[in-house]
Amino acid sequence: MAAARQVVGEHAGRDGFFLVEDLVGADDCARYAARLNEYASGRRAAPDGIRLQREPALDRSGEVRPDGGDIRKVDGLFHDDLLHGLITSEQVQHFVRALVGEPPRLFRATALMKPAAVGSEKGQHQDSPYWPIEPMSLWSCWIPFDDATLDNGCLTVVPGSHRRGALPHVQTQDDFVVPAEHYDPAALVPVPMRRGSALFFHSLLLHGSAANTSGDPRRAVTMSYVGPGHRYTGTPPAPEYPAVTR
Ligand SMILES: O=C(O)CCC(=O)C(=O)O
Repeated sequence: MAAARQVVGEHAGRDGFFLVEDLVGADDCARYAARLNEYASGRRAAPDGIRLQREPALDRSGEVRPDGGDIRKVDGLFHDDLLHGLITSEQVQHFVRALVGEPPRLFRATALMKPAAVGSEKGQHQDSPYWPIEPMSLWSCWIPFDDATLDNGCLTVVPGSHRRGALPHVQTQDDFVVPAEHYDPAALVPVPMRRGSALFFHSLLLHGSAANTSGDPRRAVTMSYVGPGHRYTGTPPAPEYPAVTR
């Protein structure tokens, strides 16, 4: 825990994010990506709690791509036995405990599939304004299972933007974004990452990702956690956020 506390102390408060390289091994990345493909393609029946979302533009046009190449999200990964292991793993929880306190609980675990050629942009946004949780200080751990590059839609972040509080968001056709007049586009920093590396980020960090213009998918999982100091502010009843301590 000492190392986590040091990283968190040095970078988390100032930047609102930090990178941990090679947190997950290549073999595990391949196994997780294969499991996501099984759901996206329909080769594996999704257990209760797992939901698929198609790329919105393809959904409107009615176009279906083979082998799950039109799936944007696989949500509810706590209910998958394999991904459950990653969500609750000590290598992730080691940092999460230092960020949100103990015991941490899972708010969401979702795969962003960014399929080849059609994976859509995710505009610049903060997560907390979407979420019925106070205070707005959750932390997420984002791990790509393919190398995340400028061509396939790696994350972009605005360092330190979490310190500005909640920014105005507007609804676009498929997205909920912060209009560019509320930040300096020159401050956007792309974060290319090797598969298996992890970006931990604050829920008020301004972040997004470009469309995937490459010929390969960019599959990633995002796992967001609350701590004992967070409370649900949405319509009752409050959901039970699952414990992640083993
Ligand atoms: O994976 C992406 O492209 C976007 C991820 C994101 O916005 C998130 O994890 O909150």
